[in-house]
Amino acid sequence: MKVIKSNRPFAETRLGNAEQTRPAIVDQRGSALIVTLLMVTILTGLVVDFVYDVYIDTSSLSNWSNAQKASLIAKSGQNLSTRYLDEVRNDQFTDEHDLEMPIGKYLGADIDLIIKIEDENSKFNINSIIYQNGETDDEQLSSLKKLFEYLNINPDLSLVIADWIDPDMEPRITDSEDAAKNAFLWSVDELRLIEGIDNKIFDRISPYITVFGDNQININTAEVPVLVSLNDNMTEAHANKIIDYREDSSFEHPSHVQLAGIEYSIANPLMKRTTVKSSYFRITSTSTVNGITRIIESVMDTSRKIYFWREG
Ligand SMILES: [Ca+2]
Repeated sequence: MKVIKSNRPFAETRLGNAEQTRPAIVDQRGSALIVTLLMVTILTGLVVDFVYDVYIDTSSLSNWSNAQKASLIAKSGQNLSTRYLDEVRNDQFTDEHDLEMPIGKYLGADIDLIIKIEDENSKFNINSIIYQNGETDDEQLSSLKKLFEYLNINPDLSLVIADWIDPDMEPRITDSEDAAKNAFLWSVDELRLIEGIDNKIFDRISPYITVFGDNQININTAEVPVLVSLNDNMTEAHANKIIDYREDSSFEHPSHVQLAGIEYSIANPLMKRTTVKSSYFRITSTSTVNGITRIIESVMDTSRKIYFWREG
């Protein structure tokens, strides 16, 4: 009995201890669970961050790689275009205003290359209004004025452009020398810097303007506004006669413009400013690799000399 008696308190004590320790174990287990959950949450966050970073890195790397490929393919496009230049170098005349050069080769899935060739001799060289010595070429300036008149643009803008290019600071009209470059244009885009040439005007004139070339207009490729600008006597009706003639044949000599029905008195003065064969071309090669596009634009002559090069 003593043993029992003496065990009771022990048993009670054990029981009491058990009752006291049970919540402590639950607390510890609860804390451990919370810590574990926290750790899992943190780890999950870290893993998600890592995976996301890896995804971004891989995606950037992939974009970079596609961009590099696209850039190289666009450069190859420029090289390829020299075949056309070589081909037309020995031609008696050229009569394509613009064309898309066939690639003739499968480049692979999700890879695209487009080569566009545009005749710069079909356009008016805006730099030609000023001679190299800084004097004004009145005949060329008068042509530019006529081009603007035909396009319903204030012809005085031709004077502002002349002041922008010529080396002196003497304004032809009010404020026309303000902030002038006083040097030749490197690109048609520079015209946007000139006061009075907004986007609307730029878009209207830019298809007919270049800053490159030998100032010879190809009568096989020039469009009506440029043909009209050739001299004071040229009318829209004359220009349309030239366009009509080109429907069925090409001019093989500048004097052959008379075959289109242009009288000698008008045709003859055109001779010194016109050609039937172009030497300057704008080449745009656009390559797309897996949705990433690179464009290279150049202006070259038929001897492959490069006058302009822009990558984007
Ligand atoms: Ca000036």
